[in-house]
Amino acid sequence: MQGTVVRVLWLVATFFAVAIGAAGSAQAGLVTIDFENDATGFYFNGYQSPSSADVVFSSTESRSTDPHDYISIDHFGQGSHGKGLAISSGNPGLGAGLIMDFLKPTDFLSLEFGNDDPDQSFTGLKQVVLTLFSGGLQVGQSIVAPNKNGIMDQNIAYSGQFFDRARFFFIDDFDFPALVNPIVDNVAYQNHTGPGGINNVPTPGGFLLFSIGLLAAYARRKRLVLR
Ligand SMILES: [Ca+2]
Ligand SMILES: [Ca+2]
Repeated sequence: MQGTVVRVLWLVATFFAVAIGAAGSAQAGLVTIDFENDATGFYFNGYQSPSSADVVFSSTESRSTDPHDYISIDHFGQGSHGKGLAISSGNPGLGAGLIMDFLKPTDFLSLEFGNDDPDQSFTGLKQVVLTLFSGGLQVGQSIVAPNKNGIMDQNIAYSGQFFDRARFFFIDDFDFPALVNPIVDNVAYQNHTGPGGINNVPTPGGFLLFSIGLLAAYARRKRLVLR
């Protein structure tokens, strides 16, 4: 009888240990979109990479009927790592930014940027700005000073509040969107703290308490049997 109880307890404990381990490994992954599996070409707003169904890419401009004026996937030489994603405004007098909509809870975002060459913009290039929104309200912002060499050798990142939209801009010396097409690559995102986040799975401490509870239940059962 006691042997059966021990066997059942062992099976239950093993099940929980395996389940906790599987949950941790499934949710710990950082997703990176490198655009290497994407088909080169021009796309309208609402582009999704085959590497991820969680992110939707759009230009901040939406007036043109020509896909050349929105999003292009291509090899941009030193401006990207292999294939990257470039944004156009569709209007030679207006700069454009990139909008990324996230379909799952997200609290970390990092991306690399290229084509940061001020000679390509009549009005210079002062800042690279990443702004995060949740439900339409701004929840965070990161700002990086570009090294202005036209080479993809810098990144910008945000970690903190939950967001469902990120907006990425090159800003010129007059605080307007720069007249140079931002290129992004290696867009990486993760959920650290929310439901299903990597820091929100059952902890070893929790599992220890569970195990102690099992042992206590077993001891109580054993006392009852001995009476
Ligand atoms: Ca790439
Ligand atoms: Ca650079």
